[in-house]
Amino acid sequence: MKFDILTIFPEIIEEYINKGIVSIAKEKGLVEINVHNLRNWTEDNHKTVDDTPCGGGPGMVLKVEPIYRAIQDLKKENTIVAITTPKGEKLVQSKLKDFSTKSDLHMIILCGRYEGFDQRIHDNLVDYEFSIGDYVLSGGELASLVLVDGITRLLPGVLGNEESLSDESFNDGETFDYPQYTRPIEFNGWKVPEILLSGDHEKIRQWRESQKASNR
Ligand code: 6GU
Repeated sequence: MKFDILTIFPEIIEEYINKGIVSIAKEKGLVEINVHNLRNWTEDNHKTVDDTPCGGGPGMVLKVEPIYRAIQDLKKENTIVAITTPKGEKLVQSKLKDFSTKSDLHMIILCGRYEGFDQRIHDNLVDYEFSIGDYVLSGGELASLVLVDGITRLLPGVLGNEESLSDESFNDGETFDYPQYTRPIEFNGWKVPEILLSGDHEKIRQWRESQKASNR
């Protein structure tokens, strides 16, 4: 699995992917993540990636040429070009699962900024437009990290304990996980439920089942 992330803030992405589960997956060779500065594909001295909107209006718009050139350089035969936009298809766990089963997946992710992308990018260069929720962020970096993290942790061999995936929240799309506790068994007068200390695995399983809250 390979991701190429295009952004004007590569440091934001690097910081996240070099920690925790994603970093472990990279070290194991289960995922390759390359971060690219979109300005590398500009051709003017100021490395301009944005310009004012045609027809006027507030803000700036991401220009088509640097993004076109970057995609030409990075795209292979089976590449999915993804774009972050609040107007995109809402990202859900089942979609992450679908992606995670495609072991030869290559995705280029364009991180939006400013007022958005020149529409010709959407119309001609992009396969998959996604949003991470019904709110507006100032850039697509967080959204692209959500996508990469959500897929990467599902790749076979990434989480040492495959059980922790089969049991977890949202796996069936309808239930939350059960509550978890760890030592100390009492802190500040707040106690771990007695049953979890009983050693009775069947009772514990039933209790956990009963504690799963409905999602809706
Ligand atoms: Cl993918 N991008 C931006 N800029 N805002 C968002 C989003 C994406 N998803 C929700 N809000």
